[in-house]
Amino acid sequence: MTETKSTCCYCGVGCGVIIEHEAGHITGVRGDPQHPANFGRLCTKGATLHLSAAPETLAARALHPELRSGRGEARQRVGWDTALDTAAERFAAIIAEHGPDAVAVYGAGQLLTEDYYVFNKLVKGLIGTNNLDTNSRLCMSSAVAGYKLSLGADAPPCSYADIAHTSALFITGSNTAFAHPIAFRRVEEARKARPDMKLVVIDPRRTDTAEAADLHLALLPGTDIALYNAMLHVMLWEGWVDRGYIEAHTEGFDALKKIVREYTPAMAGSICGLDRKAIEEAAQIFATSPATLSMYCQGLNQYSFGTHNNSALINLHLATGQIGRPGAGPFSLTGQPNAMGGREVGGLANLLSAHRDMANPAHRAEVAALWGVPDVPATPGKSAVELFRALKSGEVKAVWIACTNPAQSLPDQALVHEALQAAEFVIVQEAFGHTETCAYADLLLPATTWGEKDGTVTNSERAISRVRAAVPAPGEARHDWAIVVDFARRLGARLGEAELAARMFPYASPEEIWNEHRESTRGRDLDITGLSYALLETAGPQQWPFPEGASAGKVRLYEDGVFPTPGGRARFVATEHRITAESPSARFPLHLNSGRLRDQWHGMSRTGLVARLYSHESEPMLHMHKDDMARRQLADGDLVKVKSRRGDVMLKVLESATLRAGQCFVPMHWGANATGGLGINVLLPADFDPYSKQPELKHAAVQVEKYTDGKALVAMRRSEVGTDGRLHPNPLELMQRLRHWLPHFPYASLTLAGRAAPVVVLKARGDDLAPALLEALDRELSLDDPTRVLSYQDSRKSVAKRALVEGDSLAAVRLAGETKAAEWLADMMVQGHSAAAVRTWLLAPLTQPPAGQAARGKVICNCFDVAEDDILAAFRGGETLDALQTRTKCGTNCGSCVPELKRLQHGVTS
Ligand SMILES: Nc1nc2c(c(=O)[nH]1)N[C@H]1C(S)=C(S)[C@@H](COP(=O)(O)OP(=O)(O)OC[C@H]3O[C@@H](n4cnc5c(=O)[nH]c(N)nc54)[C@H](O)[C@@H]3O)O[C@H]1N2
Ligand SMILES: Nc1nc2c(c(=O)[nH]1)N[C@H]1C(S)=C(S)[C@@H](COP(=O)(O)OP(=O)(O)OC[C@H]3O[C@@H](n4cnc5c(=O)[nH]c(N)nc54)[C@H](O)[C@@H]3O)O[C@H]1N2
Ligand code: SF4
Ligand SMILES: [Mo]
Repeated sequence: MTETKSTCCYCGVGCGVIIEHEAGHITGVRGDPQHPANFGRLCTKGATLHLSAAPETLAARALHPELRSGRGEARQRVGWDTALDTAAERFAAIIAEHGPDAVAVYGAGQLLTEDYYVFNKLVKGLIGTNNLDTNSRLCMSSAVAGYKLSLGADAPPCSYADIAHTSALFITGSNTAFAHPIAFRRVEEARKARPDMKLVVIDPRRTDTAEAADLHLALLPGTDIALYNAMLHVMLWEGWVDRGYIEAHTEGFDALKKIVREYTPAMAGSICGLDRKAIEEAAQIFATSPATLSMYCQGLNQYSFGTHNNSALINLHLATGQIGRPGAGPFSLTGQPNAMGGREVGGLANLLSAHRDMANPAHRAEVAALWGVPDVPATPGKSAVELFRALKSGEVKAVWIACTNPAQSLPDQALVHEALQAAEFVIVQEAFGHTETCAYADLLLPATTWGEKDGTVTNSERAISRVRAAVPAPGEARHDWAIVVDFARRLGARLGEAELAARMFPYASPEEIWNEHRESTRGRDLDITGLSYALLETAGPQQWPFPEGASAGKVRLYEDGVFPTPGGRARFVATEHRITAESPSARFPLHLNSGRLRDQWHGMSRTGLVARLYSHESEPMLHMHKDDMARRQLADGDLVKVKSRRGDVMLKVLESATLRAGQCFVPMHWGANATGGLGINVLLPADFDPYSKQPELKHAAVQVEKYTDGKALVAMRRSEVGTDGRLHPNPLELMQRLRHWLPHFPYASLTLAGRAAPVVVLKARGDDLAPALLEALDRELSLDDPTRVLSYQDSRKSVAKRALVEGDSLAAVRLAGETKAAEWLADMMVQGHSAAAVRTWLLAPLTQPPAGQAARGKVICNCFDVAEDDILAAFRGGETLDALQTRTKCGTNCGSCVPELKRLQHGVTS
């Protein structure tokens, strides 16, 4: 076995991993004990990375270039030369006819810095348009705009180490326990070490993060500015602001002071739906603690006033001098593994390399000189939402989408699907071939991914880490940067700039690209001229800035109180409460909030391949308050139609004590490929913040109605590990085939269950389960051979059951009409119970599971497979958490479930 050090490809915590591999296959993964982001730990997602690269996952990979010869035709496999020549020809033709602004690239914060750098240079340097935007627009652009507005540069001033130094931690708009689990482990540790440290959580939901807090402010969605202004009001009234700091290091305080005079705790309390006293208490903790740190994420960024959400919070740090000291400062948590690197190379439609400003002619000239081109364009390009609107209108004709899945993740999916349909030429550069966006690709370019790639990423705390390849590329997949470089030379030739393109894109390795990027940072706030691949190799990850001659990076910025603004002073921003793009109305009476689950990553192209990552939450459920459910006569598991002004989606409903009445929540992960319809994001509006252009993904007004039409259907197939060590049938191949069925049903959910022997589960509800449809489905599941299949049919009651027994175990089941026993049967299949145990049930007109038998409920501890029902039973029986952990080991490995274990214990004992 060989080991290769790399970085986790999921969240912005940026944990170091050690990849174990043998004969070109990844066999295991563990945390890198030397990596400063995680010191050896991994969360549920990181710890299962090797499973996402298991042999059967090849079935889900894009392995060869594929080209569609004409509209409506199926794509055919082609060689790389044909693929890239066609791409270059189409781009060149469109540029010649309509100008460079008629083409665009849409990338992602999951590309490596080197990939990002060449995409940016291609678009802004060679093609000559600023139409290069990325999914960071949906993610961090309000944080970027907020930092620049308030502090002068897009630089998070803090480090993870500050968590251990702070005496008051404010977590706002972030479910750190789910979304940045290893950072949350540090919070737990810090509180254990210093029990007097205060944790204040600001979130409309009582998340596991909020459950851990000393003070939870469950504000109404979109009311953060009113809250922070009121906190400042209290600080002024009580004399808690730091006049010395304000005088010496800031400007603009008077204008803000005038505004916050109006924001009394009582007035803000009514906007935010909070008790006046809670606001005062929060203000006191923030202002009077020796060191206050705030960590924040999408609950602030994803609003149509996201930039001011950020600045209103930073105002508090400036007013109290809680910045530039150990344990103090505004710390924006980055979402993706390299959202930071993307920002560093200027990878957005309004940014230029190394934090330069597009509007600044001197900055443009510097970039042009670095790249050896006469100039770079001055007008900002199209931001994400604007780009898709322009594709729909025909203003932009061709788009190259790389490392992101906009047909799942952008708001207003109806618009996105129309835009991709309307586009003249769509290139999709993907590692996995089954995403919603791949369906629209005229040209599909297979990319390498985690475990195969080489380069660098920057995490939330400005630390640059190496990403290393452990295994070779599968099929004909190529590295993202290499595809861009090859394309750029071919495009250059067609634009009559062959020589220029060859000069601009001479790279033979990611290191050469990185060295050029490094040079672009010379003298800038993020100067990394003192770093090299060799140093990262020998000394491990390093934080920026790290200029030539330095011996270490900076742990903390602005310690001297000097800010990168023209006058060196930080700026107070006059922030006012604004209302969300949509307000609830009689027709759409509920607030809809959306966000992350613990074990899934975005559109699930990778986490969705790993059966055990569905065991915490197996399908997208609409989380709702019990009063709102009662009003609609809803019970857990009922099907509802959730409708906004843009479209609707059918989901199961789940009562949740985490929400206040009038609000509901839906996980963001499920797109058209895993549910019926266009997925969750058909509901969300495309309205965006005027400064950051980040869309309001945290809020829509919706109506919820019970849905009882049609007939229920459940189809399941178990895979076994064969003598060759492979799964038979390959569950991921089966999932691919079953995906084609989803559009037949108004409600559908396609998931995996189990662990070593996974079960593919399709649940659906159809208006008409026609015999022909059932027959075809039975063929997919090997339920069509009457000699091997157990079958019960009762047409009067419209109950139909079918099961396949292989050896002694239940290998496949299909229920139509009545499906109440589905969970129980799925459990029987997952546990590998003998088929004899269900034979009587199958062959009788029974619909409910046998008395006393039920499914064991969601799995809380993923590492040791411990389910909720067993945990609750233990607590009810008086077992302590320690005893439970000794007995079952739950929560003792990655720790991701510890917050939930504590909440369950609290629920039973209080
Ligand atoms: N497991 C998992 N982890 C991830 C990801 C993933 O897909 N899965 N994705 C990564 C990425 S790219 C990102 S950007 C991060 C996102 O990380 P987070 O932002 O922490 O995650 P979310 O669940 O999107 O939203 C955070 C919280 O904002 C709250 N919120 C909603 N409205 C408001 C409001 O008006 N005010 C306040 N104060 N809070 C509000 C929501 O209730 C939610 O609990 O996660 C990263 N980590
Ligand atoms: N409702 C709602 N919607 C949201 C959000 C929300 O909170 N609520 N959050 C938003 C946020 S913060 C984000 S960041 C976005 C994320 O949205 P997306 O960017 O669409 O999310 P992913 O599914 O991670 O897409 C990354 C794609 O890149 C592919 N890929 C992986 N590795 C590689 C590689 O090395 N090279 C290439 N070429 N491809 C690769 C993956 O298979 C995957 O399909 O979603 C946004 N959408
Ligand atoms: S916290 Fe989890 S998902 Fe994030 S980098 Fe670490 S292991 Fe990966
Ligand atoms: Mo994100």
